[in-house]
Amino acid sequence: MEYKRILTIQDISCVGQCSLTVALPILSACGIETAILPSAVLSTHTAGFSGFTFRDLTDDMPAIQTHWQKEGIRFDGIYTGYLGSTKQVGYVRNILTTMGKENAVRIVDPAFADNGKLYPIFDDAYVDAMKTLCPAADVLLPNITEACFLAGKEYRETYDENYIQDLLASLATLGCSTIVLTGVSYAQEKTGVVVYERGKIRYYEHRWIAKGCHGTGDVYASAFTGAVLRGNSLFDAARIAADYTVRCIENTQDDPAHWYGVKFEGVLPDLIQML
Ligand code: PXL
Repeated sequence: MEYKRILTIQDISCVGQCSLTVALPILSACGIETAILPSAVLSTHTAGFSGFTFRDLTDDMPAIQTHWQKEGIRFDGIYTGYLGSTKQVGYVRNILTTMGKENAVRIVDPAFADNGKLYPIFDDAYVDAMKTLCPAADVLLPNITEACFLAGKEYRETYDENYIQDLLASLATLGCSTIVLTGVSYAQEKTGVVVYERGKIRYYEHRWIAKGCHGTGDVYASAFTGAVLRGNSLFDAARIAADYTVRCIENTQDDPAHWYGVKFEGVLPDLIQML
């Protein structure tokens, strides 16, 4: 298989098993060379820890990009996650549109909200900026909360297929023709992922585990990205990432002390096997 290099742009949460500390090992396990552009450095993630530090790296980005351009560095894939500021979204849009090789895959995980609410540092201006990233993405990877904020639709805990179809159609008008929508549940004890490709919808349903864990969005997005770069179709990548995420939650659910993330490391061999 061709050796590929991916750039991932997201934060360093020093402790908390999310963002880069999750993406890098998962992408490496997929056999892909990793390059990073850290969006911010935090002492921990922001979901459950209080008093976290936050250093925004927005102003470092243009010089880093300029240096890469001088060196002729380009990427086979670019995957973006949690970003540091509204201004930074503009820099990231430019990186997405200029730093990929021909046929590069660009995957955007909006990573700004969950369970009907924005994460602490984000506001409506950030959501508006994130809308402008959609046309630069080959694949948009939101959860339902993020999809609702981006599409300007009401967030609902219970819904039917019509609601999801309408949500996806609205989201597509922002300029993303392919959307992988996670956490879509039509039946008790089940959840799944909807893959929307140019108006065509496919659904992969899998087991729902009562204990929702923090960091599963990043595990999912990283495994999905790795599987796509290894040449899997979008639907197969969505399925592999879902099955791996379920394995990670199973591996964590009996450990109440591990509330802040998922124990994804010990089940990396399962992901490699699935690939
Ligand atoms: O998992 C998404 C994420 C990434 N980075 C930081 C976060 C969160 C979610 O809360 O706080 C810093």
